[in-house]
Amino acid sequence: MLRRFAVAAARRSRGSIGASVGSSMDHQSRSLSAAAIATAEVVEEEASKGGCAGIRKLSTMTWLSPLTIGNVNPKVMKCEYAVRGEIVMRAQLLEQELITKPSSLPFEEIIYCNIGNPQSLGQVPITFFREVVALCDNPSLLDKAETHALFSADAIARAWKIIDKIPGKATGAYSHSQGLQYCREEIAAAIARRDGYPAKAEDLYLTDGASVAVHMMMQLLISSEKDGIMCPIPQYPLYSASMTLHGGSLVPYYLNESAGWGLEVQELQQQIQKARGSGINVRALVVINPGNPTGQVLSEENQKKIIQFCKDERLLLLADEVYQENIYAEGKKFQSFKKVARSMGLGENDLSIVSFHSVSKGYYGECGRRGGYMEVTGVDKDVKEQIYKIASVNLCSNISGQILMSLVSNPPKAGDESYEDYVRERDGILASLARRAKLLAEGFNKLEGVSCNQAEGAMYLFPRLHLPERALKAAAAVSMAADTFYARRLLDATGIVVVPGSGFGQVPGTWHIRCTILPAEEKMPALITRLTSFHQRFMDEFRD
Ligand code: DCS
Repeated sequence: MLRRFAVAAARRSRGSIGASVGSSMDHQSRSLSAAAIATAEVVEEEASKGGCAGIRKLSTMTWLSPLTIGNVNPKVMKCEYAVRGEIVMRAQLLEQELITKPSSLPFEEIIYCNIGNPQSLGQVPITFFREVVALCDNPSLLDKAETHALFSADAIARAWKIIDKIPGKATGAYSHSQGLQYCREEIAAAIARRDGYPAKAEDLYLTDGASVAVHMMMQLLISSEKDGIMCPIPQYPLYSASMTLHGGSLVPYYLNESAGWGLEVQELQQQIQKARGSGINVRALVVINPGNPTGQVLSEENQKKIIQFCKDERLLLLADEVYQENIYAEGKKFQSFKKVARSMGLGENDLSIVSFHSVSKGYYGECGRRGGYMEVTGVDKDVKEQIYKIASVNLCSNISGQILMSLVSNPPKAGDESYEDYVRERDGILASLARRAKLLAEGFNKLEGVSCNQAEGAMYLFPRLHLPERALKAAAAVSMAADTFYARRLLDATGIVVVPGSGFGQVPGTWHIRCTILPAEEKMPALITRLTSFHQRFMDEFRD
């Protein structure tokens, strides 16, 4: 009875608020009248049709907002992004508790191993990049004598060059929607140097991080759930989230954990047939190389097979290459998909490739600067106009991100004043990442019931947990996935934040966690000790 009354009252309140728009009723009396009608009770009703469509929960608000949890776009409701999911939210609460009631917790700090955000864990930015960005943002410094004592000569020269090329000489102005011509030319020249094949500024779209570029491509490709995109499992959940938001179908293909997370073309063939058999129009294939969360670096032979598959099946190849500078394994080398395709004699008329890159990763780790790009090759001029249109709706990506992308593409060269410092900083970070990756994998592999592939590249380990039956039952009893249960226990006992494997997808019945290799090197031994003693206690508690 109360339920029905409250919903009816809420309907009336909506009408009265609507009617009051434009009247002399002030904000306060409007809220009061709404409050008088809509109760503070929590009212649950399944999403209804018509009239007050979509009201499901009126929550504890004292008026009925036109935007309720019952009428939020269902695609948004369905979308999940585990990298910042429930475990991380709990970690943030515990972090507050460490300030207010430190003695209540069995650890002194939260260690965020959930996200590939190197500078948040103490990684220091590359000096040259920051000098140039600072000078571009405050060009009046360029005329001052003191600046020459504080900044390197090549940073000053580069900043002058950039400022001179920016229309209006202003970093506070919108740029061309694809990005500044100068930056795109620098990036295109770097791609050509890297690959030994030409690259064009007009094929580049500079974006606020690679994420935006991925969303743009999903927008372009997906018009209904009949449109399918092939995606690795495990995958970085940007892909599943973006497909869900745009209403498409994720066509999974599984990476082979026992073959070092290898990508097998036979699996691609089986999955595409299955999807087509159920009426899905498979349009594109996502490959993340080096892999996230899996860390594998594909061999050239493997890449060739993937390229041939895309050509044969007329699929757009979406090559996520944001970790191209994060390679740690001996003998492994990054090769871009475009380079491998060109080396096979495949040109613009044979294969469509979109390659994503970012300032967030590599040795620079400038995540907060939001710089990135996609290089679009092998698609028609008319399609590129549509991509340009989507880019232009956002006006442009931020200028510091664009400048940074041009800088990481064209760092100091031998003979430049900054060169030695730059090489020392770069190599120091990459060597330390390689050591941390190895140390942490060894740590995981020593744990009872845990197996962990080495990270050949990228920034993550994705160890498999073979959990005792009693732990699985305990997780089920509290309606949690077993890896979430483990990650939650780990957080509560140690302050270490990892992401449950279920957020990335995994073979059903297997359980994993994803842990970044980013905590500071000097903290690694203590972290591994904490992890080890937690794990032992967990296994002892649930041993069958
Ligand atoms: N592609 C991959 C494979 C990524 O791992 C990320 C970020 C992105 C694209 C998007 O990055 P930017 O938008 O910053 O360029 N990696 C997330 C992760 O797994 N941890 O941190 C962020």
